[in-house]
Parts: sequence; structure tokens; C-alpha cells
Amino acid sequence: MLSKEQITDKKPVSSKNATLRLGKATGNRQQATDSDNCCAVVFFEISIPYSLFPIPHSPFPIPYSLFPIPYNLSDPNHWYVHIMRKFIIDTDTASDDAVALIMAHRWADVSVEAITIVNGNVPVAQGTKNALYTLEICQATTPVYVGCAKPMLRESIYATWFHGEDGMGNMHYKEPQLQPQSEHAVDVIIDTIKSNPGEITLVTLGPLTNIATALLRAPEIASLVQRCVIMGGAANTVGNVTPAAEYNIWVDPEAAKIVFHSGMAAEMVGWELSRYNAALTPTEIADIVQFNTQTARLAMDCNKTATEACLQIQSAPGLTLADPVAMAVALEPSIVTNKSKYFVDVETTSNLTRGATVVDELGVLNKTPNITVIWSINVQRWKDILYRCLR
Ligand SMILES: [Ca+2]
Repeated sequence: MLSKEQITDKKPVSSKNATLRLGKATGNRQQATDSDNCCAVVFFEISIPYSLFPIPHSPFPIPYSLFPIPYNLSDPNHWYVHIMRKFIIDTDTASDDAVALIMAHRWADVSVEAITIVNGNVPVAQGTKNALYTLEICQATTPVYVGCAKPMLRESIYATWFHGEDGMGNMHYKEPQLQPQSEHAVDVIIDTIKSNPGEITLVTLGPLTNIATALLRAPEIASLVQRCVIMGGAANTVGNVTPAAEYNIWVDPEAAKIVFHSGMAAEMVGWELSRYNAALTPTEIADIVQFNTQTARLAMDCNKTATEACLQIQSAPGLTLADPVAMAVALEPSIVTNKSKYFVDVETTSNLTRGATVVDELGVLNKTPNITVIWSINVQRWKDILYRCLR
């Protein structure tokens, strides 16, 4: 269950109605069945005009105490209230993407409007299958849309060495019953942002081909996105696919350059945030398996080849989960402990440093900052969020 501090939604700037998710407690804390610290909760959703809120449209989080619905956090029979945030998740679904998808679908105040698949770790057909299978484990029916099948100018280079041949740790899961929608992912990205101006949180977990293509076709969507959380890049540090670059940006650097300079309110969550003590140790992985839920099993089983690659190739202390860390930042922005906005550019011409994300930390280029760089997160809180979502 969300706590007060997790009610961080900003009010949309233009919609007439807000979707509220209301939860009524049905038991006491000793009968806890929800993922965190509360009793069983029955949720239902209503739509009410923003005019009924007690404060005007504001860029600041809405004070929880001002909600016009009674609540009492100490009373097991209280009401829970969430203003639903609308997410689009763009993903090249492989093993760590799958964990991030689980997290978004387990988060009480998030409504995933669409999952859009992009070429990346695996071909789009395999990524689509992996996303649909993950949704089935989540018992969700979020619409999935197939997107761009190759980078804008370059050939595909898959990451099977890390994620396995199927992208899911060579688990070769059964074919999902769910099917993708017929519309193209890029059309859906444009239409969904335009029909929800100021309301969409875009979370990108793969190469930025779909997003760049959408921006080329409809550049006006850049200013209509509330927030874009990008798993990608390495902020002036070592890469994971070359010494200079992180995989998602390296695969399609031209797309990344378009997105970075689009004017979108973007936050760069570099892969380095999942390293060192943010990695899951073998003991922590074993603890998660002990949760004995379907989602925990999927999350750890499909990351077995990734775990081996982390230990053997990257000399990591455990499993680095770049996409779930980015999702945690999207779900709970307050886990960020240090961030700043800088001019950030992407290298597209050099073979040696292709896909490098160059952050002008000192402002020596004297150019307008375009990207919020996330420098650090509270590692314990990131892991707590992950555990909560997998229990
Ligand atoms: Ca990914």
C-alpha cells in the first residue's frame, strides 16, 4: 500500500477529470494480504472533475490531507485514495524489462495505458511475446503494440549474450494466450500523448527508436509529456557494451539524439545506477525466490543468464537490474538522492565512442540544459520497492 509520501502525482494541466482509485480496507493489519503494510484492500475507480479538488491546478504534489475523502492511516478500516498516473512503457522486453513491467502493474497509483515494443535486446516479435507472457503472469491485459523492427539508420544488434537466446534467460516460456493489438506502437504513442496532454509518464526501457520516430512525425508531443524517464546512457562513466556507451543508446544513437534534443522533460537513468550495491546479491536473489509468488519466480528465473553475465563478464557483486531501477525512479521519484539538469549530447559519428552520453557537468559549452541526469538513488529504498512488487 502506498504511504503519504508516495502520493506524488502532479495534476494534469488540461484534462477535465481525474481518475481516482479508491481502496476500502476489509480487514486488519494482522490479516495483511496487500504487498506492503496494510490489510486487504478492495479497490475501485471513479472519475471526478478536477474542479472538485480543493486546490487549483498546481505543479506541486497534492497535499494528501486535502483530499476531500475521509481517511485515517492508523485505522484499519480507512479509505485509500490514489490519483492514477498514466504510464506508457516503451520496452525491448527481455529479462530485466519483464521485472520492470511487473513493478508498474503492481503499483497502486499507476495505470499502464500501453506497452509499446521496440527492437533492442531481442527482435520485436520476441519482445512482444515476452511482454505478453509477463502480463499473463501479472494477470493483466494491458494492450501491447508492436513498434519499430530496427534502429533508424543501423542494423539490429541483439543482447542474447546477456539475456539469453529468448531474452528470458533461455527459459523458453510457453506461447502467451494474449495477442498484440493491430495498431503500430508509434501511432499509439502519438495518439495517447495527444489525447492525454500533460498526463503521460513515458518510461523507456529500450533503444529510443519508437520515441524518436514519434517525435519526428509529431514534434508537438514533446511538450505534452508530463515526464519521460529514460533507462539509458552512462553519465560520464564507463559503458556496458563498449567502454564509452550503454546498450540502449549505443544500439540507436541517432534516435537517442533526437529524443534528447526534443524538448521533452526527460530524466536520464544511466545503467551505472544499477551497479555496485544496487545489484542484487546471490543472497538477495535467494530471498526473493523465497517469496514464492509467480512474479518473484519469473523475475529471478528469467534473469539467470543475466546474473551469470553480471558475475562473470562485468565482475559485478550480483544481478544489475537497469530497467527496474529506472522503473523505481518512475514509480517513486523520491528515491533519487542527487540529480541536476545539464546539456547532454549523444555521440553518433565516432566508432570508438558511438552512443556515449556526454554530460556537460561544468557548463563549459554554455548550452541550455536539456536532460535531468540522475546521479544517485537510495539503494535500500530501490530494493524495498522491488521486494514489495514481487511479494
Ligand atoms: Ca530493456
